[in-house]
Amino acid sequence: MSHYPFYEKRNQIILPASWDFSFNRNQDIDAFDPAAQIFTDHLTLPGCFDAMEQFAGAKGTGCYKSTFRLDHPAKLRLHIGGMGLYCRIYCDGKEIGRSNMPFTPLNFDFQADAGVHTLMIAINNICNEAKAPQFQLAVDFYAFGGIYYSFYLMEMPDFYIDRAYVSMIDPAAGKIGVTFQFGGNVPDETTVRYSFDNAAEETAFLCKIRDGKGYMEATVPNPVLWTPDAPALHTLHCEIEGDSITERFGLRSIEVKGRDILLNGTPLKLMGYNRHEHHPDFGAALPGIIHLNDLMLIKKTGANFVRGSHYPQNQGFLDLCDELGILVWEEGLAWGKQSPEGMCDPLFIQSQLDNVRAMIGESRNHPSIIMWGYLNECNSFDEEPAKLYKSLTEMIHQLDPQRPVTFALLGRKDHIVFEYADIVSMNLYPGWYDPLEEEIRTIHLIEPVIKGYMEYLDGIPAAKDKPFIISEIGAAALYGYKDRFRARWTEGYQADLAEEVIRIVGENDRINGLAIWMFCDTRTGMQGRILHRPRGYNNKGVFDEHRNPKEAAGVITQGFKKYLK
Ligand code: ADA
Repeated sequence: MSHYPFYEKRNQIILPASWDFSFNRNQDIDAFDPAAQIFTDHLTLPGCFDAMEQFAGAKGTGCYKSTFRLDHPAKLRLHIGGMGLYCRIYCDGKEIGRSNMPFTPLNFDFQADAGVHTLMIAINNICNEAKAPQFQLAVDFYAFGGIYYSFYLMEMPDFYIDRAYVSMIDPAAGKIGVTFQFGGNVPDETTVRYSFDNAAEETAFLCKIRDGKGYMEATVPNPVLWTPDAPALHTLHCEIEGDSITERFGLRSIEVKGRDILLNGTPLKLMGYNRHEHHPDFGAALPGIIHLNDLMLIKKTGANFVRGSHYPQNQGFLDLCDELGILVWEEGLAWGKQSPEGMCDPLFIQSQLDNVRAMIGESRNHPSIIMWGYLNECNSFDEEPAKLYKSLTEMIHQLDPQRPVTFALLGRKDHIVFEYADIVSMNLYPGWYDPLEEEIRTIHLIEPVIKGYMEYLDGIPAAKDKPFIISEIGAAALYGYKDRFRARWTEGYQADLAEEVIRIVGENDRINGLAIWMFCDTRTGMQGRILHRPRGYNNKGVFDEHRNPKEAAGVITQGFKKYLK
């Protein structure tokens, strides 16, 4: 799925859809030997080998092989939008790079001579926290092996323009700042010729470059604001000698003022879903049509908000959110790291900083993204782990001062990290995990639990004057399962819970947003979780994994439409 930005002048090396494939069951990524591979299968990329019939559920190292031809020596870049869990890249048997960062945009730069070359991408899907500390066995979504997001191989100019990041100065008037990120042999200055919205006429700007960066201010002709109802988009095309880029952006402001989240100066109420990149046929490598279909369903229920749980999103998906006016919370990959040792592991800390930095670098121009998140349900109650919240918030504010920061806290009342949040978010599960009573339906206990959390926040100086989002709440329902008790696991219980939660959020001005857990059922089931999640799925989807609506979809549609009017 191709996506913005576009580099029109660069020579893109055509790679086949179908690659030779070898599989080394149970093999660790460090033990992988490119010379020992026997290629018995053909698999397509992007794709997850363990979502395929032949390798369903298998753990080990898969190796994809292809050839490409160059008629001159070239500096090349292999860009992988997101993969899992580890990869090693080889050109002609020589390793050119590796990564242990799942769902993270990666660039591998290397030099190749004229001639035919063999490219190998080895991918491993065995969880090993010591090697890839962002992903542990307990994570509540399946660790697929493959390239999840789009990828390409392109020739890099000697001096190139990597990105042109657009920031808002006066969006209604079309006044923007543009930060250029250059690479290669970078001179002290260069002429940038630019135009907006495919206009034929270009403006020349002499750009001073320091540390690879340049900056200009410009005014978009005929500016139209981006709003969820009318998501108008603009493009910026920039040319330098030997390279060009087209970026897409939207003119809109997003800010936190007191307890409000303001979009273009107007307070927002957010109502929507958490969503995993998952489909039973594709694993985590979704084709564009699935992304679009999901967004159409999300919009059909009246939602305006998606939390991209729990990792950087597919750029193609974000392009669609820009076009459809869906507001997005994008977050770094981390899930439930609660042990102080794990949170203080230098490898984990570094991977968090790298992952979030790469996410912002890739996603910054999407107008749909209105907040950055990180560290889902991690340790936020001990002194040492809390330092990572400080580092991440400071880094994000420095990289992108124009978006608020949040993180989804566990439902408990001893957090010490509120000062690092611009928006306070909590994952709460009243009516599901607790309270457990003699009565098997506890819908009537949801409101007191939520109110209890609001009172808790009101008592904390660093939280009480900030916006508050319920970042997860929901109940599991097995598709098609109904009984007269309307108890847990029935479609009816999930629907009743959703109706009550939407009423509480809708009637309460103190709650700025709601992300229902979750959009659709998602495969999980590694380790002990398989015993607690029927079918090996997290069944809290409002739709099942094939996107069939459960009973909740109807009441949610009514509720969202009522309160988002
Ligand atoms: C957590 C977690 C989700 C999911 C959810 C659940 O809040 O953030 O990823 O595991 O619980 O279904 O229990």
